[in-house]
Amino acid sequence: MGVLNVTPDSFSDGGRWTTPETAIDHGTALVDVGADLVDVGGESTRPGATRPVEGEELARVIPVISALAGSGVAVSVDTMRSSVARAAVGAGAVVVNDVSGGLADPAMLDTVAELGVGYVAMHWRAHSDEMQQHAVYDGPGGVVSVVIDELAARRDAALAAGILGDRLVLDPGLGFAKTADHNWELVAHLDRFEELGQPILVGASRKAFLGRLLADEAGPRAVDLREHAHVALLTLLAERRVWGLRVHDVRACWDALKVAARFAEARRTGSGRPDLKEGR
Ligand code: PMM
Repeated sequence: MGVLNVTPDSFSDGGRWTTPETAIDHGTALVDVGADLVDVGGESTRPGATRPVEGEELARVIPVISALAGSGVAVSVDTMRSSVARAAVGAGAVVVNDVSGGLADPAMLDTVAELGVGYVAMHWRAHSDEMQQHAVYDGPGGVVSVVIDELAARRDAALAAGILGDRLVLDPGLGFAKTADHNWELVAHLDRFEELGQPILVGASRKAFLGRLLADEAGPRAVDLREHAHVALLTLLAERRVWGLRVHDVRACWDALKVAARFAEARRTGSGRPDLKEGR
């Protein structure tokens, strides 16, 4: 899933694709280097961000979705609003990516069920202006178990609303109401999310926990200089069974996954040891 934020203020690529033309070109470029899905978002979810009004969000995303979907690109819409989800599907989007997992808008799950499209439900606790106050995971088993339990509740609500199981993807929500340590624990135990019985999407690309890891005296590593660390992380995660990765640099990520797959194959098929009988 290639990221296409048509916002002035997203932390990762805000302000770069704010005209429909630049956004459409970038969406097409993501597909050219291997994105299966382009995720178009009109609301920044960076910590502290304030929400755009609905009309503003619609004006940002709909022209871009229409143009990309019209040229055959599979598009997801990154929105927490059912009205935007409905308009986006009308414009050709095939997946609704809701970072709130249906919690921000009580009409979202019914709307997605009625539209019959794919749905990504991410783990979320509060809107961006206050989410970091909610980064507390005191339950037994710590952050991994608590996030799994809360995601299970979103899965059950989505299925109860009529979203089909084979259209429902779950996401641990890295960086959303999580400290850097929480994010590291979640990625280190990603295999546990298989117990939810649904496909999993992960978005680690350029996030603050990578910036903090790479910090120096000047502060956290700048957003656009976190890609190597992200590729390293993906390489470590390559054997996890995930449905999708939400990424900015699609080519770099595919390259890493191809290396990891070829490396795993060579380990499986090669002997790896000198043949002791040889030369006897
Ligand atoms: N992260 C962001 C926005 N949307 N959607 C899903 N499903 N998962 C994520 O981790 C996620 C998301 C924020 O990051 P960005 O500024 O790079 O878009």
